[in-house]
Amino acid sequence: MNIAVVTLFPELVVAVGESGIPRIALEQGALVLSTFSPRDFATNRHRTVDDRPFGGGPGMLMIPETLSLAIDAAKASAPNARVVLMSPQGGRLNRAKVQALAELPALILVCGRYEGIDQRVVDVLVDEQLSIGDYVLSGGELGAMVVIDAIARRLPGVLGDAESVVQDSFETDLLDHPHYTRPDQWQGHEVPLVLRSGNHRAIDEWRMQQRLSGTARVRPDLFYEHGLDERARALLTAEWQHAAETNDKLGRLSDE
Ligand code: 9D3
Repeated sequence: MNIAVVTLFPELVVAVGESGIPRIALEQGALVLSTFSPRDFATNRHRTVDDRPFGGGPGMLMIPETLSLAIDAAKASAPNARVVLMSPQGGRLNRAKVQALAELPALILVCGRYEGIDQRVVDVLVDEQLSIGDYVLSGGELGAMVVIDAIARRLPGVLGDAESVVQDSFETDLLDHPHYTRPDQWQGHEVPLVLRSGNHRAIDEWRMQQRLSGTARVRPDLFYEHGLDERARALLTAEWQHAAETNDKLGRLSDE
């Protein structure tokens, strides 16, 4: 996949390709990353890329000419690319959107700075706006880096089979279970016995219980979306029985 990023801070965006899965994707050639800076298309003495907003108000906007020239250059390098503007006005990024983007042959990510960009550039050149969440960032670069990292993990051949993202939704729409490594005692805290039991059925059940109860506690939105199949129902019932028994024991202890 070819990703071109339009940004005033190319060194920020290039950094996402210097480690982890994105770096592997670049080395394999599964991902090609390039940057285009509006600054390189500025012609006046100060290389100006911003100007004051019509109608007044705080801050500056990216001017249409240098921004559009950078987008045009990105388009020339990737003729059929989808143009996505990173913006707080966009729809929120999620797994489905990452997957849809990862299936495209080419993508242009446009990063705004200052208070934003001239709306005519949005109207004429942008296919879609994308936000990474409801908080204010200083510009689109961190958003673009999030998108690139998330896409790289989904490109065919980048992750091994074991880590492969081709899992059913039951595997992916719950939170993960806790993980432990050696030593089995650390600062007085033990690794749960079941994980050292060698009983793989019991381990699978414990992990799924942890995922279900953890998701229910921390992300009720995901939990209700997920729904409960028969196995989940049985595991949760078993856990609640266990919790009730523990409660009873504690109750008896405190009665004594
Ligand atoms: C505080 C300024 N805001 C109200 C006047 C407008 C504003 C302009 C520019 C807010 C943020 C930004 C820069 N942000 C992005 O370019 C951005 C972003 C974000 O801020 N949050 C979540 N996702 C994204 S993607 C791009």
